[in-house]
Amino acid sequence: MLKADKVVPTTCPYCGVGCNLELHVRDDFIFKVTSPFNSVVNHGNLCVKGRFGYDFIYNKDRITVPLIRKQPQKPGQRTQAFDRSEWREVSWEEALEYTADRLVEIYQRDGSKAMAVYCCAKATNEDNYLLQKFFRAVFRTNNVDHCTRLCHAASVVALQMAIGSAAMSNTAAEVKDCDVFILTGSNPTENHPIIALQMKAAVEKHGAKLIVVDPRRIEMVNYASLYLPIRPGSDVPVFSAMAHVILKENLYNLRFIEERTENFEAFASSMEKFTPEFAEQISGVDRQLIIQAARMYATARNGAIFWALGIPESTHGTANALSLINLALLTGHVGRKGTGLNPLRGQNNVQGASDSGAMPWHYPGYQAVDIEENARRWEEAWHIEPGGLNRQRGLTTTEILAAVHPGGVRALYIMGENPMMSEPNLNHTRKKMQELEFLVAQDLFINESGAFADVFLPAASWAEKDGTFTNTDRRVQRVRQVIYPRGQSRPDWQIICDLAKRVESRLNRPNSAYWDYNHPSEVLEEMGRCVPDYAGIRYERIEEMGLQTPVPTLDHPGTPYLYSERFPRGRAKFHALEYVPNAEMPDEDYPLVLSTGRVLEHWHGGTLTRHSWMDDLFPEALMDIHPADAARLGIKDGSPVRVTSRRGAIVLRAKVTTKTNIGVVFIPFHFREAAANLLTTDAVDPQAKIPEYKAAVVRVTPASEEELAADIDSQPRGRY
Ligand SMILES: Nc1nc2c(c(=O)[nH]1)N[C@H]1C(S)=C(S)[C@@H](COP(=O)(O)OP(=O)(O)OC[C@H]3O[C@@H](n4cnc5c(=O)[nH]c(N)nc54)[C@H](O)[C@@H]3O)O[C@H]1N2
Ligand SMILES: Nc1nc2c(c(=O)[nH]1)N[C@H]1C(S)=C(S)[C@@H](COP(=O)(O)OP(=O)(O)OC[C@H]3O[C@@H](n4cnc5c(=O)[nH]c(N)nc54)[C@H](O)[C@@H]3O)O[C@H]1N2
Ligand code: SF4
Ligand SMILES: [Mo]
Repeated sequence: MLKADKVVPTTCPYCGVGCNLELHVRDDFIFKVTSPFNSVVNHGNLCVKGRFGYDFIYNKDRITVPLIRKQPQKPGQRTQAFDRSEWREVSWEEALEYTADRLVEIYQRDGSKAMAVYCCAKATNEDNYLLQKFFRAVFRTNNVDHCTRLCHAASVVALQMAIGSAAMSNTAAEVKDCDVFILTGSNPTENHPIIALQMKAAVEKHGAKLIVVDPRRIEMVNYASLYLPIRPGSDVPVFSAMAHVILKENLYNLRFIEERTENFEAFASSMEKFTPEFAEQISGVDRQLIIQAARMYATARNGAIFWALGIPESTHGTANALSLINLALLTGHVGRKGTGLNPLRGQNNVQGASDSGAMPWHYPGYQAVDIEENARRWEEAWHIEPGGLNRQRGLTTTEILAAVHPGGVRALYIMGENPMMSEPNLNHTRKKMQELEFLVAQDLFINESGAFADVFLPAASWAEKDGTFTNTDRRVQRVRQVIYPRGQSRPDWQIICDLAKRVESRLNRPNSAYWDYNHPSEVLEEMGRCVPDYAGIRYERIEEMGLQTPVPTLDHPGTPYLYSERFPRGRAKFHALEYVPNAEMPDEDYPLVLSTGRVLEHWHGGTLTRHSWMDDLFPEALMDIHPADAARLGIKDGSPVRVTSRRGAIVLRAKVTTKTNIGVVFIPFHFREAAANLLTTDAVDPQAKIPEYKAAVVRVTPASEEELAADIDSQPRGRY
């Protein structure tokens, strides 16, 4: 057995569960990952990615030297460059001087509306706080967003409308204290595996009853007391019909409604039309199941709702999330241990990036940019003249790309995101990437988006820097430098500070907003001075175990569950709802609904997992299709199929399985050679601006092996 020089505790870089890891290091090389049995989040359990998926750090395709494109790129003619020969290795000095020159040139010519930035839910709180500070304080723009927009944006908007907050109300592990919990639009065995373990234990060891509402027969259905196999996009009718039953059968919590909520009458009358019969017609779910689910949830002592992307990633995602919030308010299943409204957040630090202000409508701490008092607070913190900060809401990720044209956004800075795999309707996204005047990529790899860049800034990975991540249940945990940054790569926070200083000196405001930090702990302290929820967090306090926000003071123990006394907006608000169909509904030409998402071994567009051992575990794109649909279309298990939507077509192999229900096919959006987002629609929810990733309509036809091979070659590919 290899003996470690040191064993360093840190936090998993993959999903929002935020498992505690121990990295075993010998000669500056990580050779093993374990987890302590007393770890607060995961009790020694890890999924395959946490335990084995870290080797991307050492992948030979990783970029560890700053690069500038050899051929200057022109708007409209920008090309993708994966190949080493198309880039020039440069010093940090040259890369940052060049980047500062180009950004300042565009800013001075076109002003703040020409500047935009994508922050990174994989990077630390400190990295994200500084990047949004750079664009807000220096370029005076709120065009700051990140992948939360493509993720839980509608859950966040709905929670803010109804409650005034935007996070999971309870701790995931409290699921064992539930009598009944609803799991909808969430496939935790693949996407939040350690929370799935806790859910299984809740059912098997603690006697909780589980209600699954999902258009796919996910593994958790095996643990469910009730399974409601809904048609994609029919959540509002189903959950509102549950409310209808609860109202009609007097199963609601009148005391809670009177003491803690408002707008009940308008809501209750809007529920009248949502009869179980109506919901059955729209959703395909037997009305008796809906009635049973309503009674089971309403009569629980402790009921909770867990949800993920099947709810928000919809053109009516905000309404979907409101239909869940209405149910919790109606029954009073919120504000106590073992209850709650729990959107399972996705990326390791999407909660933290949002808290740190990586969003276009809010400063850090969800302080609206268009409220004068907030702007003043940050002007003072960042030493900016009164009135200096931009008071206008910025553009969201999808709006930023749509605004790329002369007179609109000209320069885009991407820290650790990959819109060329993750945005919907990629043919449209590609055109917009080509139209940019200047693109910076700050990443570990040249991904499909970075390949369009003018300059590449090599970032250190999570194992090569210090910082904090905030997990899905609001726990702020330490990320520790375990090995030296590979090659010349540098931690994101250092790159940003170095660049911001160069830009400020060109604008004759040398170091005015302050960029001279010695350590990320100073950055978190700066943020905490203006963000009350983080005011009590110091690195010393989270050495052993993370703290759950809000942590308002230095002696505050953290907050496992929220709203015990009051809601942030005072009374929680019920919302009246209407049924709105998906942007696209099946028809003769496109008879099937395409649902997209993830599998256990993959991470999103594959930049990390395809540069890891994980790639060997699930190496080829597959489309799940129900045996009945497959038989009707003459498709055999493993045979190639062409999938066509109104926006594009891809060829991949079919997997015939009852995991998906009749009428629904499922494709992970992981493979560039069969990129599901060539098919998806860029129609968005009007309030949250989140795209409808879970319901594009498609036609599936048999294809040949030759077509499969040809299609693979026609996609942008290649690794650096
Ligand atoms: N292995 C792995 N884990 C991950 C990720 C990853 O890439 N790989 N990504 C992380 C991220 S960023 C996120 S946001 C989370 C996402 O976590 P999930 O949301 O669990 O992930 P998806 O695979 O998108 O699954 C969405 C679920 O919604 C269901 N669904 C689809 N349409 C509807 C509908 O109309 N109504 C309802 N009620 N349900 C519907 C799908 O069948 C599926 O079960 O996962 C995180 N964890
Ligand atoms: N069809 C379809 N599309 C979807 C979804 C869906 O369900 N269906 N889900 C959406 C959702 S929920 C999400 S969250 C998005 C995710 O979309 P993205 O955020 O675009 O995807 P990732 O692959 O997670 O990108 C992370 C990038 O960060 C880099 N990186 C990792 N660590 C660091 C670091 O410390 N510093 C820096 N600078 N870079 C780093 C990685 O190399 C990688 O390039 O996809 C969305 N797209
Ligand atoms: S469940 Fe999530 S946080 Fe835990 S090991 Fe797996 S990917 Fe990492
Ligand atoms: Mo996500």
